[in-house]
Amino acid sequence: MPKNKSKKAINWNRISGDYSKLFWDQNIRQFWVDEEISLVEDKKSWKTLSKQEQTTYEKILAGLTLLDTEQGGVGMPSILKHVDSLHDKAILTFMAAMEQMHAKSYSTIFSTLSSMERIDELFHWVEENKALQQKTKIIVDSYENITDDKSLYIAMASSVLLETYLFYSGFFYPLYLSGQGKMIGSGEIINLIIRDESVHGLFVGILAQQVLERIPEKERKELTDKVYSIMLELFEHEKTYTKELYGEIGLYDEVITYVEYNADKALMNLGLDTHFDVEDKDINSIVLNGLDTETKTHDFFSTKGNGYIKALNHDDFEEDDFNW
Ligand code: MN3
Ligand code: MN3
Repeated sequence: MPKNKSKKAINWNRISGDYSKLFWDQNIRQFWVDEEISLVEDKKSWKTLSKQEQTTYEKILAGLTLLDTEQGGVGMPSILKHVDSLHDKAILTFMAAMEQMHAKSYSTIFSTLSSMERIDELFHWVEENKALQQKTKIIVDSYENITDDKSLYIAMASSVLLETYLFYSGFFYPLYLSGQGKMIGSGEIINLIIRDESVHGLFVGILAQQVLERIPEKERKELTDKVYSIMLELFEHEKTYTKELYGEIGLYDEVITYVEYNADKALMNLGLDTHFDVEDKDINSIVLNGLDTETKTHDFFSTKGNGYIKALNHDDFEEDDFNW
């Protein structure tokens, strides 16, 4: 950019993309605050869980806290810095604020369930857990190395992999418990977070596809191949992580199936072919039961399929699409 180029003010009366106002409105409509959700009942429910179940629950929340911390502090800010549209920047800024709300909401849950000493232990565990640190590093490295359209595409794709795929090894357990009527308040918070992440994944997926369109066609395959290889590298860490957290409570296989299912959704958000081909019916029905009806309709994004996003054709994208 030339040094003396005039700075432009954002003009909401001339919107750059036909989808920008829709995404802005939807994000605003979804705004929520962690402290609005009552966790009183969860305190009773917590005491009915075994020690091992409590440990799994605490660790998955601590792990999610790290991912949201990075997404709010590094991911969204890095991406928005490299996006041209002022409206898209505004939307990403709002999303970044919600990442901080997500990160904070886990602390709100912790403060209801655990002692301060235990909470400190969990935050220490986050720093020590290798699989968690490694998957986070892969994503954050891509955020910190944006120099051109190619690296911007990889950063955006990584963001979608984080939000539509990696979060779900953590989301599984609160959904699994709330699907059985346990830890309902916390489950409600997780549902609100999932509703946000589904919009974030869709939006950044669209931006990623726009960036890919700008790259010469013959160079695109190398980039999309790289997305699959990052996804698979992350999957190895995800398996280790899931084994550590869910192995002892016997849920490993079911969590992995759910993670595979969401990896496919992430690929779909990027307009790419699915890899694992897990179907809805393969998902533990208790987990689906834990998704509230409002959140369940986020499946609409995936069921619309590739063509919807792939073509970058947003003509059929209407306000009704967000009508949850
Ligand atoms: Mn988040
Ligand atoms: Mn997000």
